[in-house]
Amino acid sequence: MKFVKPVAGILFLGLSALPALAEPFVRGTVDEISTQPQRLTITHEAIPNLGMEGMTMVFRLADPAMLDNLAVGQEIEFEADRINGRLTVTTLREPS
Ligand SMILES: [Cu+2]
Repeated sequence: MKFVKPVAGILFLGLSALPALAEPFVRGTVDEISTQPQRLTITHEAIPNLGMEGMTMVFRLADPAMLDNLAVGQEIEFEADRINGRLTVTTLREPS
């Protein structure tokens, strides 16, 4: 029985990684940049993995460095997820 726990743990990690890989990039526009605390107000298109329609809202940031080289009015593409119950930008890139 001792080996059951590690195997179950690995299985759980494998499954929990799947939704993260499936997150779609979402287009948005930067409306406001806050550095204290670090937040981003984004007008975004629908975010299917969060069940959201397009709207303007405030996000937390997974990495403070995401604010570097970012300007109000800029078009962005990003991934967002709920981290510890808070809506967070997990990946940020320039539109392709
Ligand atoms: Cu939203």
